[in-house]
Amino acid sequence: MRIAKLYRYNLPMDSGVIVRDQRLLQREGYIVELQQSGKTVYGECAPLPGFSQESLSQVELELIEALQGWQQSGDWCDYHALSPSVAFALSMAQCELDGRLPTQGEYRAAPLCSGDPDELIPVFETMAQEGRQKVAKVKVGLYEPIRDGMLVNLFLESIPDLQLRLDANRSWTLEKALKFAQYVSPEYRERITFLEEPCKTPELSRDFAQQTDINIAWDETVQQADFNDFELSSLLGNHVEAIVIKPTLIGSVERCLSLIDFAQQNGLQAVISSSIESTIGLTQLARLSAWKTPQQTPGLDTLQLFQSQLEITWPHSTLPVATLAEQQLIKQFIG
Ligand code: OSB
Ligand code: MG
Repeated sequence: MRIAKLYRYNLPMDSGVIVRDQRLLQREGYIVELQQSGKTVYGECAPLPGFSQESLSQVELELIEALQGWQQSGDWCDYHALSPSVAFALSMAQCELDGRLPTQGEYRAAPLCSGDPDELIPVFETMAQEGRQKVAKVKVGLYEPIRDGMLVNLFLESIPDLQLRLDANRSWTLEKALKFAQYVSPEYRERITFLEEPCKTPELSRDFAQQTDINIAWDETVQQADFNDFELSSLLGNHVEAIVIKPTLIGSVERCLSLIDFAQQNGLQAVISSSIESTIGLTQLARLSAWKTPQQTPGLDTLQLFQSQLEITWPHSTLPVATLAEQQLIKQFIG
């Protein structure tokens, strides 16, 4: 017997969360619950405002149709025909049903600093005590490039064993990006593991990397790619170090796995990263990372943006846990 349930959740966020110039007061999304052969599994569909193309009402329609079909036949329609966040939710739930996703997760995410860099100091101390590589991700491009450059330089100068990931979210012109680099001493640049999408276009980001010897990573560019061989090969190149994979924005688990394969075959890092999912989706991403990218620290430090977890807990988090039963049950499919 197969049972499918569709929940809509709403979780309060920490008051200061801003994504793409919008304040995100609450995170809204859907959870699919599948029951089959004594197993209960979940998948999360949470399009991210400002990043996902699909709306909540659009994904609700897609989810209802897909769940109805699954309840009747045990099959899904072609994931490619679905919005990325829907394809991610359904394929992840199926992956759990099939017992393919190992329970072991990589919960040690690279700490994300979007405000005061001093917040990172105690985090680095903990990392040092645990004998871990000191790595952090810092958002740049929000203020003057000179300020960003000086800040990054200060970090690298004062913490000699620090590796930094930076993310400019395509905010710089080439001139501004070069201004930034000008303030980062050449001898520190190799400790910038990568800078995500410095410029407005991939071409300009490549020019930046060539001119500065700072490694770059693709994030937005991978989300837009069609994944034919031609487009995939255009992701490669000198100083291109990594691709960031945000499954909610990319699509099905299969699509993510093929991207990871592509990266590994071409000497790129593949970094599994969050699109601000609840702990249901976030823990699955941690497990996906442990399973398929065990060498990489995933970019999953986004639980701190929430005021509560959802149903499944993140190890050592002290946030309260909202249950699925408290969320809105939109529809059940029981045959
Ligand atoms: O800019 O990479 C981003 C989360 C949601 C939307 C956009 C971004 C992010 C993150 C996730 O930065 C955390 C990470 O990648 O470490
Ligand atoms: Mg990014």
